[in-house]
Amino acid sequence: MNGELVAWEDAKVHVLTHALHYGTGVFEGIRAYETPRGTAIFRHTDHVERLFRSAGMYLMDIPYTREELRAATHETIVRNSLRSCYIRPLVYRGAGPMGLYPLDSPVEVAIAVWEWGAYLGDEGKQRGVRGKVSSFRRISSDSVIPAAKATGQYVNSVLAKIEVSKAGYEEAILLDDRGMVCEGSGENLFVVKDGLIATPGFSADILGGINRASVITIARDLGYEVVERDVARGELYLADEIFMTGTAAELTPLREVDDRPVGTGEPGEITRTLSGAFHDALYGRSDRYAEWLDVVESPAHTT
Ligand code: PPE
Repeated sequence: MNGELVAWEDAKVHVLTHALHYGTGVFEGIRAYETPRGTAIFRHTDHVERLFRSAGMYLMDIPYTREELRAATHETIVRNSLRSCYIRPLVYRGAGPMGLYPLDSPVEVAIAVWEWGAYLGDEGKQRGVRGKVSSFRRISSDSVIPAAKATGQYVNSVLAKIEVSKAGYEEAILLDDRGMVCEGSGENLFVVKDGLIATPGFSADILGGINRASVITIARDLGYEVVERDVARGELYLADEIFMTGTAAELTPLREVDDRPVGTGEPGEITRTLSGAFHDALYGRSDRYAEWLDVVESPAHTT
């Protein structure tokens, strides 16, 4: 926290932290995996870059360099003796003057790491999860900045998640303000129909997922055609396969949407192929994508 290693139980903030009241924070979700080269952070540079961009969109000056945040993340992982983990950098407006004008409140930085298993359950990752279109629409660029990963914006995902969870589903699918498919509460979404892969583009107010970009690259490298375009809700019911991508969720298939089975009701061939190649990249089993890994130099790994 702010340049110091702080024990878990002491990692506290003041109750008048600006971000706690007004959602004036930006964050990242990153994962590190145990790979043959040691613990490695997947696309670390891209996540740090997105953090700086999110901060910039909210006019927050991060008081550290990209390299300092990278080194602090490595140190936090090593000091916690974690071989794999989830990483949560958080940049937030701390305690300062109350009221909505944020620019006189300090910009604080914390990086937390912890072990986090399959986000939507091990079974969900294998067999697919049941999704439901939420009645809450995805926040639009009329009101906020969907491309920024800002804490306050996540009440939108929280509302959608509560709604579909209470209805008995595992994940929410949010439509954008035009009624086109946007993304999950914390994942981007892909549909496969007749061998073609489509995913909503930036005009649908998506968060530009780093795993979305990785899966697009992998799919194209494998010879699949991937189109970024508007996806209508009805296409979810016609799709042969649907899957979602995100740091927490990694690649998770959908086996049902709105009580309708997706394709055969089991993860399809393209989903399984992409999932295999994507997990090979995450776990450092793929030479082709080796440059996506930021290896954490740790005494435990270098001996
Ligand atoms: N859309 C949203 C709204 C989102 O929160 C995420 C990540 C994505 C898409 C996928 O982005 P990327 O991780 O770069 O591929 N969601 C993070 C937060 C999850 C949470 O519950 O917290 C994540 O997956 O870490």
